[in-house]
Amino acid sequence: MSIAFTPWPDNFAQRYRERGYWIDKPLTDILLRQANNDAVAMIDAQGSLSYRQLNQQSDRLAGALARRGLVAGDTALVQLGNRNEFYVVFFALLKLGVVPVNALFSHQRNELQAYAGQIQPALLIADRQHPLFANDDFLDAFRDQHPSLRQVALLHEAQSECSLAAWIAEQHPTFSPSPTAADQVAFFQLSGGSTGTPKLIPRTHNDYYYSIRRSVEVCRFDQQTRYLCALPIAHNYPMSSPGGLGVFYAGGQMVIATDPSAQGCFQLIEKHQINVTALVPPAVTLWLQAIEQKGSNQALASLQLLQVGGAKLGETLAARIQTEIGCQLQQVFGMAEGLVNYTRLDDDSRHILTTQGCPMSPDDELWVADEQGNPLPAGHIGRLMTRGPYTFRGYYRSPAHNAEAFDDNGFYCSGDLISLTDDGYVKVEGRQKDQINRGGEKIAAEEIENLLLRHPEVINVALVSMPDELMGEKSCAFVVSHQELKSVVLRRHLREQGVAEFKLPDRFVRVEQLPLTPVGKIDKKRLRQSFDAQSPARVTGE
Ligand code: AMP
Ligand code: DBH
Repeated sequence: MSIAFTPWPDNFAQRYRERGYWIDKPLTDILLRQANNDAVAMIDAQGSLSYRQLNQQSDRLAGALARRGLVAGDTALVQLGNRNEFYVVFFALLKLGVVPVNALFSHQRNELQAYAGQIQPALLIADRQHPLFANDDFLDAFRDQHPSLRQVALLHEAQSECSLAAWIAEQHPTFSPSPTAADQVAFFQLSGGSTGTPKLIPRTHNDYYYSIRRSVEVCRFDQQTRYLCALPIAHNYPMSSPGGLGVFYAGGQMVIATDPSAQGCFQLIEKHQINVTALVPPAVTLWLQAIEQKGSNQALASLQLLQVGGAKLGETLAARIQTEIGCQLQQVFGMAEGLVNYTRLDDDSRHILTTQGCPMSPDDELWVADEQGNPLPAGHIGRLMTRGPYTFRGYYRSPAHNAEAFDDNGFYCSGDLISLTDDGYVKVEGRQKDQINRGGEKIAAEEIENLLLRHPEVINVALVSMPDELMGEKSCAFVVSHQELKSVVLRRHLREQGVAEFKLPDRFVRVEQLPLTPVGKIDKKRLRQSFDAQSPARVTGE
């Protein structure tokens, strides 16, 4: 049985095949191309894996899963952090045709439950070192709530019957891969979201494989590439732009850091002679500070290219990269839904410093819509509308939301406000979706508002972004409550609801009432204006 998704219309599918974008091969091809390669594919804090080993280990795990009754068309919920096993598991599931959701390691109960509720997983793969799995409480409750679950495998598990490491080490007779068809769903990507429930993005082999191959071409990854993965490994950016999968396709090497902090990354860069990495803007600021403190960027001498994306990179910060880090900058504006824009390696510095790049595919269609949905000329700010060979056509099982997120011609409205330059480069100017971008980590306001409303003393609440020098944006919750509520109380309430730490509001402000727009919606614009130093309505409370 295959996973339901919104397909591209036949004439589009035909065009994407004719132009060589869709090659009707499964993502497992990325690894099979390198199956006999003894070069090191991946290095984490525990050790390294050659391509041959990565292929063998994922074969063995796929076999172990098959023997435990997992079959093509099943779904899996996976939560693994920045370590080699992430890709062993990813390829094993692809080989079996089991369709995973790769939750971020920062996700907690609420996020995992929301994903599981949507995909009804037959398999759960997680890590005992994650607080949720430190004992069996959550696991037991999860099993009760999701009767679809048939198998659980855990990293750092002592008992061998559900130890991921033991399953990977199992020897069996030959295993023959059975990936899902190339035009079907390979796995689900996570949306940053703007609604109450986190949304899932079905990605097919054809569309994702194209986005990887084209990214490799644009970013010129090859066998000499030594890429540092410092961002959360399951995120679309370090997975596919060109990310880990791009490294594997090119036959290069990936080194995995546990986080983007300067101290750890600088050491890894020097030790492994890393030549490319991907960061979000706040990490760039921290790296520049670290260089200033050291008085030297010598540790980064091997670095040739620094990709920056996930959130808007300010021009001042952008301008410091070449001189202070001593490498080239590439801006990346992408989304797990598809469309990825890159500044090109041979662009002039004006484009590299002041734009977020241009679409990577000649068949990415992109236009800017005004309030009425009419196209705007270059230089005007409006909503980004896009469709193309690797941009999805619908969120998983979300007909109502899809009706709003897509126009009649299948263009996806990302909720970003952009303008286009005369030569087709994108400048990100703002956002229309109800989301906070906290240094690249996305927070759907409605999700947190709903959780806060579960507190008995909370009458009404609005979560908005506030400017922050390091993070770009942080989150502030304006709360109408029966009585004064301390921030610690509300934070504890949210933690008890099981929500990822980065989604906790950085600040709470108690207000008598929330301002409304003429049509009676909460006026978030006015709330945001209260952070403006010039505004008479400046908030002072904590
Ligand atoms: P997600 O839905 O989590 O995949 O996040 C995608 C969103 O991140 C985009 O729609 C943008 O709002 C934001 N984003 C990604 N890259 C950039 C960038 N380089 N500049 C500004 N915003 C970005
Ligand atoms: O923020 C993102 O989601 C993102 C940023 C850069 C992304 O998905 C990508 C590149 O592929």
